[in-house]
Amino acid sequence: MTSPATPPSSSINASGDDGTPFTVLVVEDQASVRASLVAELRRAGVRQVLEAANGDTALAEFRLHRPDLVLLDIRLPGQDGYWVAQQMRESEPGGWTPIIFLSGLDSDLDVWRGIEAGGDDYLVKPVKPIVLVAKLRAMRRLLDMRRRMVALTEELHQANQRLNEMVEVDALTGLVNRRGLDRLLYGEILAGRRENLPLTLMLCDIDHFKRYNDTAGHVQGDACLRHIGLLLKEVCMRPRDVASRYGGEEFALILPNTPRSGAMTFARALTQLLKTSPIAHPDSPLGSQLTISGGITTCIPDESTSAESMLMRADEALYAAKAQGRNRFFS
Ligand code: GH3
Ligand code: MG
Ligand code: MG
Ligand code: MG
Ligand code: MG
Repeated sequence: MTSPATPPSSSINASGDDGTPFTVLVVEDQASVRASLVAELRRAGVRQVLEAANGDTALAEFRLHRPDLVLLDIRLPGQDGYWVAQQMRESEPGGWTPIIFLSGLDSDLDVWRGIEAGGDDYLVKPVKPIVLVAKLRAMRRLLDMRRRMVALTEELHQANQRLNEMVEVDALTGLVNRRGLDRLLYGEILAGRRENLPLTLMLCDIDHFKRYNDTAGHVQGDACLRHIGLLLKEVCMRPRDVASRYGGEEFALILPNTPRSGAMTFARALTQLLKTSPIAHPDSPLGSQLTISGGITTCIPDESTSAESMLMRADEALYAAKAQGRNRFFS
């Protein structure tokens, strides 16, 4: 068996992972006892020691300096240590500062009350320096572990948020995907109802895209979809406008606070943009350039309005635009 390690003179890590000094608050009303505790802590390598001789000062120091650990006497002038511990716990919701009671009271019930009041450990005075340092080391270890856990939880939370965002992004175009569209459309229907404002949903579908793929190849087809995605982003100028990739070569646009006339202006702008930034489609029966067709639905949402009903109406309009010869928008 190996013998326990002999405590070195500087036994407590003087600073945390982030380099900040480990700070201990000593709450003790007897000046001589307090002085010897402070001296022992300094010998053990604690550079920052705060002192308090009563409960009120202890709480004020605790709130102001946020020490890493508290050594807490019980019998104090005014409020006792149990009360101080309770106040400290209440003033750090979600946080945790180790509290070690250090008292002359040595009954089992005192220990019980100390732990119930929020203490993490209970030592009876006088305490040997080696025991005090050992207990501080144990708490320090728990504190470091907890801090790592808190940091990890925060990282996890952020990763989760990024993941949640990714779940609603189309990998090819970077636009919102169908899942995101469904959620956002639902939200805008509710907002439209509240605000009593017209909401437009527009479905755009590339004309003869199968032919495009067949002649230009899938890689070029993908590039074309990305390009269309960029154009759509460009025409969506208002902060609440949403361009999404609804499926294959279909795109859905949510245009809040947009009446039918506004939607038609938007469609013309989109068609114009496609003309000024032409994409060659040599195999299109409609000419040598890529064109799109669109179905538009506009309404002031009420109780009967749903994402499904709006999508259905936009799809019907799109179908009509296709049937009437493509390269046009119907509403
Ligand atoms: P229409 O004018 O009636 O819309 O004809 P279309 O050929 O565009 O429509 P159809 O639904 O027959 O074909 C859609 C094509 O879109 C089929 C598929 O090859 C292509 N497509 C769908 N998703 C992707 C994709 O992610 N990448 C590429 N390159 N092509 C895609
Ligand atoms: Mg006392
Ligand atoms: Mg089709
Ligand atoms: Mg198509
Ligand atoms: Mg299609």
